Amino acid sequence: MKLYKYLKKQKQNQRKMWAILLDPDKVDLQRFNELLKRIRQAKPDFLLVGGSLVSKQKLSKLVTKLKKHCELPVLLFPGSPLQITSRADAILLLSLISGRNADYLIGKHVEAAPLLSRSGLEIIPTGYLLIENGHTTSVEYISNTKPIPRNKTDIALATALAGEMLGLKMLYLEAGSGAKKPVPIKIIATISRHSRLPIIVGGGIKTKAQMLKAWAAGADVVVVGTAFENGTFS
Ligand code: 1GP
Repeated sequence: MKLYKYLKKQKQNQRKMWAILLDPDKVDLQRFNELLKRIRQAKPDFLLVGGSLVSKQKLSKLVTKLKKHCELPVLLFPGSPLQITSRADAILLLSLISGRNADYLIGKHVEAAPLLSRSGLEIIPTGYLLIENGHTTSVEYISNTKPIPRNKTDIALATALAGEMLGLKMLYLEAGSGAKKPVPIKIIATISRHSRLPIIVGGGIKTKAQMLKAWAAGADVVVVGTAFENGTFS
């Protein structure tokens, strides 16, 4: 079954999911077996691969190894159009709809489109909303966009709804990698009440308790990157 269909079905059945985000820049391929063991122990539903500055070569190597040795679906979570490899199962084609930088709304997508159309990847058009977390994150700096203020739930909701009306298939509520504070529960709950799209929440999730709270508020998928990387997710 295609990944998006699967995600929709899981949402209908209210089966909550989580994903580990692997940044190829921070993965030591010499210790790949150790990583594999940790992934198997953690039992996520799927893997996201990507980062702000990753080179294509590193990305391809990691995805190839994961597809060879691990049964989990691999979704690309690209920081740039260079981060595309047909060895993955699918790609979150992110449009940074919380920002007003045309490059991240459509420009990078135009650059990537010819390659994507030949890639055979399942493409999941995703509205990407960056929510303020108290300090500047890599996404904010690199994309040169302002995040939505934490207390502006109405703006976050209107942005999510606009994305849905434009035909995007999924929403990713992002506090930013290593965020001090994750996306506010109120924002997750409000968007989930009004939107039918599957919702991914990530950034600054360090504990299972935080993951449970995000799920309870309406997140369908919670992403854990830094805490898994550091071996501190508990
Ligand atoms: C970042 O949402 C992801 O894009 C994960 O964030 O590294 O803080 O878990 P963390």
